[in-house]
Amino acid sequence: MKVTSSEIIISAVKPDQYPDTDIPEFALAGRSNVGKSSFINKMLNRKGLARISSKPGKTQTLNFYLINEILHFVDVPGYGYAKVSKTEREAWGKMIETYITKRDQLRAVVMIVDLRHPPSVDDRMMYNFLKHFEIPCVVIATKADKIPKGKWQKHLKVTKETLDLDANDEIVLFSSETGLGKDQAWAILESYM
Ligand SMILES: Nc1nc2c(ncn2[C@@H]2O[C@H](COP(=O)(O)OP(=O)(O)OP(=O)(O)O)[C@@H](O)[C@H]2O)c(=O)[nH]1
Ligand SMILES: [Mg+2]
Repeated sequence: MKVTSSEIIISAVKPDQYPDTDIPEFALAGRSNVGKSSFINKMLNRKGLARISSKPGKTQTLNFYLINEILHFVDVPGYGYAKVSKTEREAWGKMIETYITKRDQLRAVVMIVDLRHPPSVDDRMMYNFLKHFEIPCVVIATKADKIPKGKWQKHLKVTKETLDLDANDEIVLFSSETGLGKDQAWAILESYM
């Protein structure tokens, strides 16, 4: 997809704040600090549209981005950040569950994992949650620029095995630094629109 326009529409915490339109939507899921916001910026060719940070927990609301007037990306707060109270974690869980299970416009969840490390317990829970609710899922294995090319396939294999990835689910080697995987990711998302 050639992105010609992108803008933030709203930062929402509850359903009555979600944009009231029928356009298709893709939500980003992943560990805190894994690179969800960076993925959005790379896909949109925008440096600072989605706020990124080297400190985890930057994204705290559901941030809706409108792209080419025809689709939404929804940046979602990351999970697995230790310095979060139990109450906050529960509020997060409710917000995500409500969004993912009730949002008819949601076409697929883009699940971001770190190619360098095997998916965490939280990653596996998120993946199983998506499977349970039969939400289509595209896995993006990001930060590929941080490991040598010769190790990519080995790490990809560990990622697939640890998630117990469904044979029907696509996985993309990605880097928000270099743009690796960007065209492939767009092609997959477009197939869900
Ligand atoms: N080298 C490299 N660094 C990356 C990549 N993607 C993200 N980063 C870095 O990882 C850190 C976290 O990136 P974010 O995009 O803010 O991560 P996030 O998942 O949105 O984090 P939260 O909003 O806290 O959940 C930043 O320092 C980014 O520059 C990548 O592909 N390669
Ligand atoms: Mg973020």
